[in-house]
Amino acid sequence: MITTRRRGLFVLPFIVLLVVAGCAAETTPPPTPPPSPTPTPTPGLPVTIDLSADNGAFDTDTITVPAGAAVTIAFNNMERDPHNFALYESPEAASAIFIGDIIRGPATIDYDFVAPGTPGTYFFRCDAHPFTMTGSFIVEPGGET
Ligand SMILES: [Cu+2]
Repeated sequence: MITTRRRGLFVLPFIVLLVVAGCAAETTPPPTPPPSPTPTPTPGLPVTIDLSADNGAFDTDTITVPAGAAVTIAFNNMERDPHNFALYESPEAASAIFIGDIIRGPATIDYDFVAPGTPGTYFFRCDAHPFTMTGSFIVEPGGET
C-alpha cells in the first residue's frame, strides 16, 4: 500500500512534464480535416415535371416524384395573372420546403429543388392563389441512391 502510493507520487510530476513538453513541441497545427462530408443527401435521380397554369388553375392536381429526386418543375405560366409553384409539408402550409418565384405570364421558369427524402404526401400550391390552385405532391419510396 505504502509502496504503491509512493510510486504514484513519484511518477506524477514526470507525467506533467511529459504533457507540458508535448504541448510545447506541437508547433505545427494539426492537419485540417478534409472538406467535411456534408450530411446533405446526394440528390437522387433528376426528374423534370411539366406544370402549367392557365385560367387560374394548374393543369394537374397531382405530382409524383421519387424520394430525394433532383426535381425540376418546368413551369409555364400561360396568362398574365401571377402564379408560382410552392411546396409545403402539409395543406396548412406552415412549413415550406420550396417556394418558387412568382411570375407573370406568358412566361416560363425552371424551379429546381430536392424532393423530400421521406416518402409521403406533401402539398403544393400557387402562393398567389393559395386556395384555388392546390395539389398533392406525392413522394414515392425508392428514389434514394
Ligand atoms: Cu396562381
